[in-house]
Amino acid sequence: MKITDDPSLLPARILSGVGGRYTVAAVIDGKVVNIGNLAAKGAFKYEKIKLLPGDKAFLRKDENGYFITGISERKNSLIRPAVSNLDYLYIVTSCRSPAPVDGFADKITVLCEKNDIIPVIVVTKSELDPDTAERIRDIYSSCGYKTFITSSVKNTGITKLREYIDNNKNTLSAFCGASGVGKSTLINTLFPDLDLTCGVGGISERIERGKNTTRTVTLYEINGDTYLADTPGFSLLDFERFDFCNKDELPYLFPEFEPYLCKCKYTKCSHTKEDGCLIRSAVEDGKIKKSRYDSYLALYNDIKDKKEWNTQKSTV
Ligand SMILES: Nc1nc2c(ncn2[C@@H]2O[C@H](COP(=O)(O)OP(=O)(O)OP(=O)(O)O)[C@@H](O)[C@H]2O)c(=O)[nH]1
Ligand SMILES: [Mg+2]
Ligand SMILES: [Zn+2]
Repeated sequence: MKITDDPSLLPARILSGVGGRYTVAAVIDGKVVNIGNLAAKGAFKYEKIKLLPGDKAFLRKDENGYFITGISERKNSLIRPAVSNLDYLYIVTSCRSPAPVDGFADKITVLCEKNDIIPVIVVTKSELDPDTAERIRDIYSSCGYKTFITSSVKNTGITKLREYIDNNKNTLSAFCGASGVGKSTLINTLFPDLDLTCGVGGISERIERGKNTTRTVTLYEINGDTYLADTPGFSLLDFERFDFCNKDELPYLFPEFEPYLCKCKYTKCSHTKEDGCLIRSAVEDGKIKKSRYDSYLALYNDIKDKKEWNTQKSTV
């Protein structure tokens, strides 16, 4: 019998996990309840399966209470942020304090495209630099991505974003981005009842980075089977490994390239330097944003070099 069909097991959703202990949400007597401090059966460790917030788990009860005995097959799972079964990923970028980092959001949109996750761009702290906020919106809306400009301080853009989230019922979403961009503050502004811990006193001046206020991924149930995760901030440095797609696949993970693909002069065009490349012309004509193309080139070179290195290694 498949685990999903075993009526003696209680289905649950993993909300968070720290040190091998998990908090899950389950429906008991028609009510959603959170059950904390659960262990998982040893076989997960043996099989080197790391349980993640977002996992659909199955609980068994013994004399010590509930424990996690299995999980459903995942739709996707990310290392950073460490969440599984994502439908939407809100890429949160502040227009200032901290300033946006070139290429960071683009890496995440590519990650989303590869993993069947819908990326949504959310600009925060817009009252500090409205021009930069508009510039970011212009870039990502031209790629077909939904983009929101918000300020938790001025309470602007909040209603529209809340409407969008409310319309995506029965989904699992996460807010991700650098530390200090205002993810937790924004979730609190959107859903005041949640009362998450946020940073105070702005970014740390010495290293121009946030303070890593949020330490673990936590899913919050916002409406029936709809979940939203707050995640710890991370940086490009944490995100160095980028070998989940190959260089031939990369152009297909930039949706704005789509109208031009397979039409370049050379069938094997890498869109990096060839003559008669329609992607390069589209960048020159302003139809593809230069910053996005620069990210493409950076990722292409990254993947290409890694492949060569891997090949060398395997032939030794
Ligand atoms: N000016 C301004 N500051 C804001 C806004 N939203 C949040 N902040 C401030 O930004 C700082 C960081 O906010 P957090 O919500 O803790 O940021 P975070 O992205 O959750 O950070 P980590 O948990 O470290 O990843 C806090 O000092 C907030 O008060 C905003 O709209 N405008
Ligand atoms: Mg936070
Ligand atoms: Zn080309």
